[in-house]
Amino acid sequence: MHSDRTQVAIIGAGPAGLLLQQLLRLGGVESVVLERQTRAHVEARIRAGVLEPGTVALLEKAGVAGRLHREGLVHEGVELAVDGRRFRIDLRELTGDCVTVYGQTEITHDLFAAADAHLSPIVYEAEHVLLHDLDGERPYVTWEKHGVDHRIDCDHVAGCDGQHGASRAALPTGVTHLFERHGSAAWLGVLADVPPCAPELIYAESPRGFALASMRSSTRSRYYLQVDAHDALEDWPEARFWEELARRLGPDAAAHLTPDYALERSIVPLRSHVIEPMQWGRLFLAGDAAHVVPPTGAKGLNLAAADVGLLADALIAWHKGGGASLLATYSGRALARAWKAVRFSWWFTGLTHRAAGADPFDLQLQRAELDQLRTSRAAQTLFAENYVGRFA
Ligand code: RFL
Ligand code: PHB
Repeated sequence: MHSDRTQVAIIGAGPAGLLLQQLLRLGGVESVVLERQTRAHVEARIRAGVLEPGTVALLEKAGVAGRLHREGLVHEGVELAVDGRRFRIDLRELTGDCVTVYGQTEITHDLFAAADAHLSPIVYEAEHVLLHDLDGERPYVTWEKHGVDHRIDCDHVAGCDGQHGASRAALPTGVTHLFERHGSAAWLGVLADVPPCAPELIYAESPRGFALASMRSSTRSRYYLQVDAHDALEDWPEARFWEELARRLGPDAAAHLTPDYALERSIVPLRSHVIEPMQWGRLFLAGDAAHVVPPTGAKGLNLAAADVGLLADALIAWHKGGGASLLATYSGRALARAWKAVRFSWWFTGLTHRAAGADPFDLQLQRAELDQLRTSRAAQTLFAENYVGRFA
């Protein structure tokens, strides 16, 4: 058994874990990240793409925003399409803020570069990670790598290992409550090296279901279609995907679509959960380990970053002798934000998707609400505040 000691053991090298490690380092707190996968696997994952200003500010604070500012696309507005008719919500005018389009893959790459530059310890291929003695003052974590057992003692454990991780599994029954919601649909996502069909994102509601036109750069597009929760990738050959996308986005956007082969295709179910509280003893959950939101509105990664900003400050305060009050209130403060993002994500999903059991009355209500969003400045302001992450 190899043994070691650190101040904070971080489980998971997703954006939450990697960002926490850099923020702790800047605050003078030592940490070790334990990741189940290889580095190449983590770097190859294609996920979120829209950053709130608060997330950008946190990446700046962590010293990893240089490339983001050079290559990220600042979007001052976002479009909605209702049965092919588009209207724009001016985020800048309504809130004074913008969002930045920059892929999660790029953020992960920048965070790994920072970890390399500062020799921040990350263990890859850590199998059978187990968390121990979380309700005492001397927690520790064990794992196995290439057949050798390891142990690290620490003061705190940060559970940043996503929805299927070891941290959630370490919570004894009865100490937390799980809130869950499953949707009846899924998103089929396609990444392709073609120019975006419009300068800003288009969230499209149509009788055939939802579609989203997003992007990663001026030469790389990210498109999504609402599909049945039981659909498989084989049900969606490329020609069918592009044809359906064109129909749902409407003729204006379709005229600028350039179908090409997909670099990546995936299906993500629309579902979410929240764990309350986000703490048990010396274990603090952050990001997808604590809450998963449906992707409409792009809140998942932004919530992970917001958690980590709070948790880093609280851990730094404790380790620098500033007391436990920030740690004690971490869960409540993080959940207050998380629930607002969960609410917005489900509301926006309901507004733009075709629900399986919707009757004609439901559809009229949906149309009325979309029309109000198109015409009411007050409705647009509330939307814009949620979209840029101004939840306070
Ligand atoms: P992550 O990114 O899931 O990272 C967790 C890390 O923990 C590792 N891990 C373990 N390590 C050690 N031991 C174990 N037992 C472990 N179990 C897991 C994993 O390998 C991984 O490296 O969580 P984090 O850091 O909290 O970040 C959250 C975001 O990644 C997430 O909210 C978003 O990506 C969600 N999401 C999307 N959000 C958006 O805002 N827009 C999107 O378009 C979008 N697309 C997506 C998504 C999530 C997806 N998943 C999880 C299936 C598309 C997909 C496919
Ligand atoms: C994306 O570009 O992957 C994306 C953008 C907006 C969303 C969800 C995903 O609401």
